[in-house]
Amino acid sequence: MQDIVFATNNAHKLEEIRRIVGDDFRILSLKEIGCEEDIPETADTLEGNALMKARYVKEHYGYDCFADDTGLMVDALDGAPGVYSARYAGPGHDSAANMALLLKNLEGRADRRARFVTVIALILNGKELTFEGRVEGEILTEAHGSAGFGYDPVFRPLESETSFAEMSADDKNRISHRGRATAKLMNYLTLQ
Ligand code: ITT
Repeated sequence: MQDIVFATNNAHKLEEIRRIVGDDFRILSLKEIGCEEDIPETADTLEGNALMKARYVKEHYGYDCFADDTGLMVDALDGAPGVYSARYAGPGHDSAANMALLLKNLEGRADRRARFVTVIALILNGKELTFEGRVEGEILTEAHGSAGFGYDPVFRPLESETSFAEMSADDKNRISHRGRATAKLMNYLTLQ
């Protein structure tokens, strides 16, 4: 089995990706390679941030790796929170505060169209590649469900009757932004 590092500090992302990848690859966490610091993500695009995280691990720890940057783009908010989804309500990763602000900013709005976009950046054998996955949906008027993480309780994918937070992990992975980007990544990795 081949080892590959997933450059994330988000335990939920790690769990989702491990579940998708199954037994084909062993996914090492940042903790497992001794990286405990917050990796800078100061670019203004998802691709820029994903590449920044992957390059940081390659440069500082020497491992081939991949990183994911994800954003929730809401049409009625001109694409916000977008690349700033993690700190929409201020610094830190407070999902409850982020969701509350999103619902407040959409109060009374009929157009609730939104999409999750994930860009995965891979550094492997001296090459850099990116893979994108997206899912179209809408922002609900209140939180539903408690599975998943982040904005999952307020996002309903078009192809589902329920929010991401009301689905099993497997059902979310089958249609999600991260599931789709990871499928492309796996396709590439298994051809190497
Ligand atoms: P790393 O940078 O360490 O990977 P992060 O949590 O900072 O972890 P992102 O910058 O990619 O990750 O996340 C942007 C925000 O979007 C953050 O608030 C997440 O909670 C949220 N998010 C990411 N993926 C999500 C998903 O599948 N479902 C719901 N919310 C998600």
